[in-house]
Amino acid sequence: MPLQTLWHIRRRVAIRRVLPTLRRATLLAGLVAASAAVAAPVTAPQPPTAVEVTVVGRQWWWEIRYPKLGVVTANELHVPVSDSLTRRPTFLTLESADVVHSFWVPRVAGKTDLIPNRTNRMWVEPHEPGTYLGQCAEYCGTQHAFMLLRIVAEPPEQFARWVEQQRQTAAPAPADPAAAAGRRVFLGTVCASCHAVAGTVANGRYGPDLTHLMSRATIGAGVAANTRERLRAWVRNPDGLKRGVLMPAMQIDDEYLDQLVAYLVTLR
Ligand code: HEC
Ligand SMILES: [Cu+2]
Repeated sequence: MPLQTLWHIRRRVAIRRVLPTLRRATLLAGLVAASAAVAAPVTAPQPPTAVEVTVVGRQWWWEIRYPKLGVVTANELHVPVSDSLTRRPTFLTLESADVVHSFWVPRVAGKTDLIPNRTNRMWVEPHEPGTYLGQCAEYCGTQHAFMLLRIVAEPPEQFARWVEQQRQTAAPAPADPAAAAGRRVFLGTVCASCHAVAGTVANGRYGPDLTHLMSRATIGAGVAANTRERLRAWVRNPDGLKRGVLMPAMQIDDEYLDQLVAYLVTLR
């Protein structure tokens, strides 16, 4: 075969090899552009009425922070509703402190994952006031089924009142002697190294912020109603209500237990 022909064949083969790659690359670029278009609203300029929230998935509860409003809570995401005149979307930055979780409130938004060392963005914008139930939609360990989440959608004035109340620090020493004793127990033991109560030395971040514990409808990310009896049962033995829970049972004497609960119920 003359050298010339050989060169031609080689060149054709080379082009044939390169072409599909080129086509794939074009397709890929197209896809990237398309997904950028879908994601655009998240990065689009936000209306001044937008709310910013960081949600951190943890085994097995949701940490919820409003960095611009100075609010920290757990498991219940309060948002203002939009109406025909004003849009009030809530933009969520989703993170994880441990494993992959998934934020899913079916009536409000599709699933979005919370992935360690990464942040995902999404937004919610309910128009109807009400409580929307959600859950973690990713198997994230033993208590995955009890990682419930509530979106509490409120008219803007009501949301503003909630924010105002959540911004308050806890009242200094309660008047009730049992509660005052419970406060000393709380601040003097390991409770304070895992939980925060604003306005006290307790600044633990491993467990939910308890500053406004009693403003929440449930404890343990939806495992039980937030009543005095259930609180007592929880602090006595959290594992009895939520198996595998990462808060230890601390073998607390009944007397101290009663004081602790008397204190917890003052955290409104
Ligand atoms: C090792 C860390 C740790 C210690 C110590 C600890 N907790 Fe917890 N606590 C947690 C975690 C984690 C949760 C969330 C568990 C879940 O929902 O899965 C929790 C949840 C709670 C809740 C429910 C809050 C909510 O909104 O669901 C209360 C109340 C509570 N703890 C009180 C206490 C008290 C009182 C003490 C001290 C006697 C204490 N905790 C000690 C880690 C801890
Ligand atoms: Cu989860």
